[in-house]
Amino acid sequence: QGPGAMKFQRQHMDSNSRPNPNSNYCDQMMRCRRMTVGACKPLNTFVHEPLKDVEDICIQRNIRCKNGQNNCHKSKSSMRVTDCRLTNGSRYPNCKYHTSPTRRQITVACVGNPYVPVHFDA
Ligand code: T3P
Repeated sequence: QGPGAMKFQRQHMDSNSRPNPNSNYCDQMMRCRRMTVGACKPLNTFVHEPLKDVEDICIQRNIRCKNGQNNCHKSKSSMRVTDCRLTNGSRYPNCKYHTSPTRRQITVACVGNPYVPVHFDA
């Protein structure tokens, strides 16, 4: 497994928990998945679906990513996700997040052979 795929799983996969409205979820997860090292990552989404289902998004047709490359793919079905957004007053190293569980179609960028998700685009 390549470093991009492993980083995607660390930053974006949380298959074993349900969407969690507990406001501590993002504070804990952003720290334990090492996105509060050196700086507070401003926005990050966790996906509560099996890894296979997220990897299968790479089979959907190519669409344009926000950076202009064409290796993005949008999920056919909506997925359970939790968005973690840095609160306004939050100052590193005290990273405080809003936790927003929701369901929506997601877009990922895929790379490599096997062709797997390496970036969460939307
Ligand atoms: P990464 O490329 O490591 O997956 O776009 C900058 C980062 O913000 C990117 O990190 C993904 C993340 N992000 C989310 O996690 N959820 C979102 O809804 C959006 C728009 C961005």
